[in-house]
Amino acid sequence: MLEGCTPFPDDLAAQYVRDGLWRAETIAQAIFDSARQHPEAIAAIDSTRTLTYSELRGETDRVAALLSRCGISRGDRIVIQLPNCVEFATLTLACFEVGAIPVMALPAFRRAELEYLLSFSEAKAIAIAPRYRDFDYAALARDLRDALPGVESIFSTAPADGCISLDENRSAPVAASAIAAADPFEVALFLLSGGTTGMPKLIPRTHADYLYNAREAAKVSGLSARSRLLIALPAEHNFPLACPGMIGALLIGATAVFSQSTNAAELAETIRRERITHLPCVPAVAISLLDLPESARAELKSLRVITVGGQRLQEPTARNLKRAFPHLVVQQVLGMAEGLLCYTRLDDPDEITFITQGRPLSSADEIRIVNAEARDVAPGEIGELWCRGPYTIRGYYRAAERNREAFSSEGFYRTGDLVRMHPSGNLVVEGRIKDLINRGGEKINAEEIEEHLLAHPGIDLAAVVAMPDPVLGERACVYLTLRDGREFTLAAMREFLAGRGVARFKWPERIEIVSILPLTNVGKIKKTELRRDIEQKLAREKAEAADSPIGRTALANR
Ligand code: OOB
Repeated sequence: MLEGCTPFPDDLAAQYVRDGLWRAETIAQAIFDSARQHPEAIAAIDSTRTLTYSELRGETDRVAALLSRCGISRGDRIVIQLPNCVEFATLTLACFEVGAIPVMALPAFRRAELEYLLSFSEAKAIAIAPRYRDFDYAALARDLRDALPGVESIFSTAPADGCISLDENRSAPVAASAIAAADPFEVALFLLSGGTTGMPKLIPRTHADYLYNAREAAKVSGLSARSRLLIALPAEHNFPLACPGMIGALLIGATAVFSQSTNAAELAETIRRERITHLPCVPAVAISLLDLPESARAELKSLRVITVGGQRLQEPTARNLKRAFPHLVVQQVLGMAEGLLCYTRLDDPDEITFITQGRPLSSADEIRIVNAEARDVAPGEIGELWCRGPYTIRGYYRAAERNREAFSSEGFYRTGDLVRMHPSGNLVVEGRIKDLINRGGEKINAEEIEEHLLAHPGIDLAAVVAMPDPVLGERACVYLTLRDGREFTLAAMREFLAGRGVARFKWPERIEIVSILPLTNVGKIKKTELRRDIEQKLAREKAEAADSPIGRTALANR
């Protein structure tokens, strides 16, 4: 396996192959098989075009040939930062075909994140859309290429200065002989971890394990060749990519529909127009669908399964979803880029689906729920979820120190999630012990933002904590102590973080300036106290606002 990765133990790997869980094929080979079976079926759709499976195959081969001509081959890394579009599918598959390793970055990332990802993964190239949501990605990519000697090429979805257009090469001849097939048991791609310390870690997923992941997820979501799955979350995330997502859909001849909007009215319109049957989404999107007017809701009749995950779905929201859309099945998924997926099953009774986050996807998954001493808790008690299995990684890429904390000596991944086993056998997420903010399913690593803020000359100490939010679940709030006589405002902080090239969704949305921060006797900031403090403040402010007529208007306008 690629240097810097932790392989599965040999005997287990052999067992997974013997049991048919892992097959000797790459993701590209498996999807090309599906393309041979359904050549005329629609594989991928975005707002500009539609590809049949045979067109998808043809375009993927042309992009693979282009990659080869540009000196990208087996084992080379490419940071992919594309909005949801058909080129995301063809480029990702082309990478799988030649054995190049996509590093899945988000369109929301800016200089700080990209610089880190490009250099840490030693990427040879980056793929972007030149302009998207008013941001000049081509200019940033050019700057990064000039600053980082290892980055040779910029691939773009449309012609742009200094970029190699994926589009221009649609008619270029295929140099199939130049393409050496990838190894099924090698790293296929790098996903990013939500992370708890420093910068996000890279998660190496192999062709064999990721294919198993996508196939089983497709089964448990009831996906068939007639299904049409909507990809509205950023496609680089594990959930829309392979749980079952784009890869799961393409494996069985279903259609993957890319949307660049998560706006409820626009989603409803796409669902109607494209007759979407499966919608993977985060709770915030599910909540926004509930706010649609009756006429727009009626347009969602084609929907069969709405799979909600990434963040805890509250029971009332689950019930309201079922009430608003009685014809569809609400499914919950507790997933993680590191591997383990728990799903409620489509035939679980509603009463179980509404209150649990599901059970492991595979009978070969092993889970433990443990206390602080790493002992199994009694059934029904809360503990940390540990997992191990055929599609859960054994270590992050080049992160020996972090791996010693994040994985037990027996190879269990310590998820940092607090769960309890429901009598049904499904898990219920009760909280977490990892230091991150879950903003509408998008993870913000507290330490990463604290490190940025500590670089500001006026800031002495910084502690980023989650504050509750009715729609996003959580937002980031930062407690600061300042150096003598300094002042610091939200506007100044935004400007500072923008200047450092930090993605906007990570910027704290509230500042609390304090004279001292509560510390434990070993000098760690007591974040539990800060979380309680901000919760109480928010509750007080809400109550006060509700009491005053002006406040009522302000709340109503939020
Ligand atoms: C998904 O993956 P990640 O890697 O962005 O985040 C994983 C973490 C989990 O450890 C947990 O803390 C949280 O996100 N989470 C949930 C949850 N699903 C994920 N917390 C409560 N309830 C849920 N249903 O988020 C992800 C990957 C694949 C499929 C779905 C989600």
